Amino acid sequence: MSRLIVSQQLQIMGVVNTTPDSFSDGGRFDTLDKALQHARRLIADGADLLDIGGESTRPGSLPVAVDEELRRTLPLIEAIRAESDIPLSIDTNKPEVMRAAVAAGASMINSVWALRLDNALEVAAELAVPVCLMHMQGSPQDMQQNPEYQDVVAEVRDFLQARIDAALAAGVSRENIVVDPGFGFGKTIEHNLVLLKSLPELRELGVPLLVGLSRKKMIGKILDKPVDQRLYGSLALAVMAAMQGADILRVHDVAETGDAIRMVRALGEVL
Ligand code: 7PJ
Repeated sequence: MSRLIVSQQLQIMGVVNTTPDSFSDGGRFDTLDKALQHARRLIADGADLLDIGGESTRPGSLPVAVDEELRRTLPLIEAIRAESDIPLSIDTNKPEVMRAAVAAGASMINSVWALRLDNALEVAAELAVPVCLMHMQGSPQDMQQNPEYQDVVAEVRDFLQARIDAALAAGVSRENIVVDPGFGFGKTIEHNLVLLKSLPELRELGVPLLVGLSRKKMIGKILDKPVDQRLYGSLALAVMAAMQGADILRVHDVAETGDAIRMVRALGEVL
């Protein structure tokens, strides 16, 4: 592994999902209440920011209509805003959702499509908030069918550079751009591991790096463990990402990751 790089601004982004099936029919208030309680817990556990998502992007998942995505996310953003100043990121690809979420108090856009949907770049530029541009090969429906690269690091880096250029051309300011290699989004286990090892190369893009590895399938496959038993595997990867220069870690287990990251930070300070 290459030399240790610990970002001065290393931050923990806690994931708040509003997408479970319980959203259908009468479960809506119940689920909003649960999501709010979960957000409170992540804030108490020390999250630096929260990522609010209303559309699943898991392999095989299908798109959600704008109305449904708004119904899932807006009340939650408003409810968190009413009691906390924690920065909120909206995990969406739809310009309408970006606009409404920012009006309701979100201050970052997390786009797994790297703002490739119609009008997304323009709206992100107009909203003038930080945007995360993520790499994905294919679409959530088909991305894990047969991911292939000649050189995964070069291809991800070139894609992210092209999206940075497109964002700048649309009027997004450089200080508002964050990039993400998109672990698990059209990648085999080996692609993911090579990318993790090569994070320092992606840092050369000159913008902050966001990394999401928490509870992902690669951990499940390597350890042969279901999603509720991937905490230790997730912590190992979070530590590695932190030691390779990640700036923002997108995680489900905020308190536990916080402890692990404080140890890495302490190490970073003596170098
Ligand atoms: C990511 C994400 C990620 C960014 C998801 C999951 C799947 N956004 N949204 N990066 N993953 N930026 O959490 O397992 O890795 S959803």
